Amino acid sequence: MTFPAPRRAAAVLALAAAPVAILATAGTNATAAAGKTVVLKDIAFKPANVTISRGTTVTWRFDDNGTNHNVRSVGARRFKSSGVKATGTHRVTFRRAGLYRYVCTLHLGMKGSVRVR
Ligand SMILES: [Cu+2]
Repeated sequence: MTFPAPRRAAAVLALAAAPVAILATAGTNATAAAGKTVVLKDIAFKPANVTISRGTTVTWRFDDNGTNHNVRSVGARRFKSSGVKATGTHRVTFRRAGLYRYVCTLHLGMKGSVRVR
């Protein structure tokens, strides 16, 4: 999607107000289109750091050839952590702005963050 320069600000505002509707038209399926996806693979979160707008859903997808991981919220701002698992997904919708940090408690150094604007 491209916009003429003068209309870019308006387009960004529209994206922030209705991320699901906008992304649904561009996404490959409804689930992935709802927000950002972080894949757990090679003992890492990919990408480790994401920035999203308020109201966006982050989906963590466990896809590391049978290796168990979890998503554990840490730090000042918290969100719902996942259980330990090797497959499947964990979804969280972020409604408040801030920096949310998380780790996998099974693997030292496996960490990430979600910045919500
Ligand atoms: Cu892990």
